[in-house]
Amino acid sequence: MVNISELLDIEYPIIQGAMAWIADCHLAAAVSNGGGLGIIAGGGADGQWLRNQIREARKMTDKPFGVNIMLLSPFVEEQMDVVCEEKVKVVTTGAGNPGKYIPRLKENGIIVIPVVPSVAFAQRVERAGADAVIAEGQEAGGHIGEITTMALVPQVVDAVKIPVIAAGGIADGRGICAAYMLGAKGIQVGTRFVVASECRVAQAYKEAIIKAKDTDTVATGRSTGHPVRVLKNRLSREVLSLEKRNGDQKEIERLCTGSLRNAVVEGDMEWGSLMSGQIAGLIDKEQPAAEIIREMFKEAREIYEDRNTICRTGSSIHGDGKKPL
Ligand code: TUI
Repeated sequence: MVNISELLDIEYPIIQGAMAWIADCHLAAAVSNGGGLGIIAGGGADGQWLRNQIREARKMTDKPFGVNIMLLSPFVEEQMDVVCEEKVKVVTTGAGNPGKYIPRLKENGIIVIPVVPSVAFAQRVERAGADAVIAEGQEAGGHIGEITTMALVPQVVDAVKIPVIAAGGIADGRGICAAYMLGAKGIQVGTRFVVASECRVAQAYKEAIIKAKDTDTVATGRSTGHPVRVLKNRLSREVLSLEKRNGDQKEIERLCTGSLRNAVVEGDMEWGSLMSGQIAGLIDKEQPAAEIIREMFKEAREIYEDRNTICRTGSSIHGDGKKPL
């Protein structure tokens, strides 16, 4: 089985989540310099923006980084041209089927890692030539599938031969250990990196994540077939209420158009779309990306070592003290 750190040439098997408008060259370079794989989110931007971001990131880091292509974007073709021309090391994809693009990405020597919301989809992209998959549970922020991380990851692990990276609901060392217990070979983290010092979102957005409780996110857009997890605010309440009443789709569209930009750039906490995962309740401070990564893996290592100690001293579920796990 391929080792994710070796495949991606990184120190820690952690990929930064691709968050449109949020994950730019500054955040991606900070995560890569911290030993993870930084990702520039193409989002709904055009090819020229993406090319500039890739070139800026290369000035800020000599470590590997990747680009995410969001397949609902009208600029997918342009973005595909750019990642091939710029010979980006890794491409992750989201919100759709990357199958028809995989052969060209592979011809250009690019490592392809699609986000998958189900077993069938994971098998489909494996057949199409993906190098690994990110199995993302519905705890994640932004565009999501239906299945939870806990249920999705082990089922995908059993169904494919390529390595599986777990995503959705992971923000500390316990999350890393849990993902590995489910058979994942790496993790993707989004929400905790939104509050990284190097992440240039409006300060009010970071504060909203830091303040959030476990129950403060909700998935809107289920009626459109494109559910999106966000922090609760006036926008989410209005959209949900319209959806419940089978309200005007045009009105929903009007409310949502530009709402992510309004949250990230303008800091509009009322009518902005504050994409966030359910794990926001666990996140309590802003800190540099490298520190986030070090802290998470230190915690994971301690849990792992502690677990072995418990089993050796006999105070474990085995009881007899003779059978370490
Ligand atoms: O892509 C994401 N998260 C995102 S993209 C985004 S920008 C956006 N804004 C408004 C509406 C839609 C997008 C914000 N957050 N995560 C990866 C992800 N991909 N999660 C779920 C999926 C997914 C869903 C269905 C991947 C493939 C898929 O396939 C359906 C099919 O059969 O084609």
